[in-house]
Amino acid sequence: RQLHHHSVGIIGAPFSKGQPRGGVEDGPDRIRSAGLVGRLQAQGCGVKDYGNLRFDDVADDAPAGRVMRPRAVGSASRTLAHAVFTAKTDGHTPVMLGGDHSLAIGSIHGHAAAAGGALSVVWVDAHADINTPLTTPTGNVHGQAMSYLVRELHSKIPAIPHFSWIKPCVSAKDIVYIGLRDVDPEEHFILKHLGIKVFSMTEVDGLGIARVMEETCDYLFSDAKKPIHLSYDIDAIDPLLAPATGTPVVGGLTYREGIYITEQICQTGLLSAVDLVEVNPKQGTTEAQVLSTVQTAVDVLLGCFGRRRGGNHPAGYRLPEP
Ligand code: HAR
Ligand code: MN
Ligand code: MN
Ligand code: MN
Repeated sequence: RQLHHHSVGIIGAPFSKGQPRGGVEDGPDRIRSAGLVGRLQAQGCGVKDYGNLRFDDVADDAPAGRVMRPRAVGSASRTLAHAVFTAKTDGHTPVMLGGDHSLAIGSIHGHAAAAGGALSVVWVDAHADINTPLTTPTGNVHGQAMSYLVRELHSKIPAIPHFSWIKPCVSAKDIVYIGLRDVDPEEHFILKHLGIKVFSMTEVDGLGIARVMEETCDYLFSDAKKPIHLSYDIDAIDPLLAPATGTPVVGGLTYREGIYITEQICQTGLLSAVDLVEVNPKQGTTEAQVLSTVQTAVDVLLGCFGRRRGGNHPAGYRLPEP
């Protein structure tokens, strides 16, 4: 099997204020230190590393209703949206290295703006991250990101400082969730009410990951083929393998299931932007735990850009002549 020639635009987003734990801002540098750029190049990808974004400090950032640190979160995602838009416009497939999952607001928004038309979103996560500002049990925006983006929830979103730039840009029918196993009752209501396609861990157990991905692609392609935004929360993977994350949940995807998802999404030829979020080195209790989490994150990204476990070789490779 030959490699595709992807051009990857890496955007580091060292941002943690969509949740309360420090350390997730170190995710981008740890993922780079594990050799991401060199390994993508070794598998035939062009890579442009845009470096890490700098986010404005916000002095007075009182909660807006239940929503915590709204100004910092709103302005960080706005900065990221511009960076993703630029990377797309430059012709790259943006890879946003988080940081926490609130950043998906900016990443998906910027991607949608650059794509012009509709996007599909494949959200791989233990959590649905679709609480509205009025249903959130914690106030943490990483648990609310999707609610700001889904058209059908627009009327349920109150005004929040530094969020007014956000326009819903994804339709409920264009979303697929994979890996869910910690969903709040209000989120479950939203998912059912909007008829959103969900492959929770129950479906992964019942169908197997091959059928889950087959059904995911059938579902997304039953409509016009649209660019895919893959938003991959490392906590989708079982915490035995990926423990260095803020909200680990037992019973997650195996390494093989987690990688299979990326191989199949790559295979569609429609992957158009990726988020890899919630790697938090400070949540690892040993260096081995951190490395296991970071290496899994790198393998997820390699799978997105053509790595096949059965092996690869460059297009046009010729055996050496004796
Ligand atoms: N559902 C809970 C909330 O809304 C917990 C969310 C935890 N979020 C993440 N993101 N780690 O996937 O706060
Ligand atoms: Mn998440
Ligand atoms: Mn999660
Ligand atoms: Mn490909």
